[in-house]
Amino acid sequence: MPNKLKEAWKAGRKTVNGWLSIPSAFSAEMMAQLGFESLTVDLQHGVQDYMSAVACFQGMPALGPTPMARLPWNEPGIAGKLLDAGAQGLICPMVNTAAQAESFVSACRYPPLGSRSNGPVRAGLYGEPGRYFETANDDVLCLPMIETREALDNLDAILAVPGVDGIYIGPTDLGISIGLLPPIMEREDAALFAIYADVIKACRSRGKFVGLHCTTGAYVRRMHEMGFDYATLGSDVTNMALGVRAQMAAARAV
Ligand code: 3PY
Ligand code: MG
Repeated sequence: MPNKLKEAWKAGRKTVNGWLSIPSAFSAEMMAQLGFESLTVDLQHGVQDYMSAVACFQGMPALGPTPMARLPWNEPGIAGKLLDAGAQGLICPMVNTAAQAESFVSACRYPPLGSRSNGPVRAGLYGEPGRYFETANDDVLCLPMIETREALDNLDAILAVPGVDGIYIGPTDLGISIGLLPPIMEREDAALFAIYADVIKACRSRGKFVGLHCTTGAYVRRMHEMGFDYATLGSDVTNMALGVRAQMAAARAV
């Protein structure tokens, strides 16, 4: 099935990604109604495992947001299982070198482009019956995370790896790596914005997509204006906390 997210980015449309840390099909179903172009099940830091990720995918309507996942680590076994379960894009944490990017891409692409094993047990339910193998190499998004100084130093080599569709910035790990402490998702440092501008330029010049993790709508909007193609609007957990905190403050106000 053509990846609607990839089509949106190609057409120059900015998208907002939702982040699923809660292991619940119902929570995913709820998030799918809220206007996101994609939803990412987070198996790295979210309270998610393979079975809860499958349940979250099942909670997303077929014509709703593009289902994606963040891997717990750069490991081909879980990458293949998540793609087989229906993820149409994978975000891989801590990709610091071209060799690590090659290994990630290889796990996501069928031969001859990679080494993914055939068996799209649930992914095959999407799109035209029987055509998954033909279309998957084009449709699946491979998005390595740039979140260390080493990754920044190797950015051109990582972007040059065939099959890398774009990158995703993890602002807190990146901050830790370059000495911006404590880890804060939405920083205002000029030095960090200069890094973001360089990363956006490098991605543009190679025709790659670029996104980052944010917490609030206002910051997402600014990052879109800065040139990011996609940005994540907090997670189900952070948004629940923000919403309840605001309502609790209103309830307790005297
Ligand atoms: C980071 O901030 O390091 C992230 O990985 C965000 O998801
Ligand atoms: Mg990170």
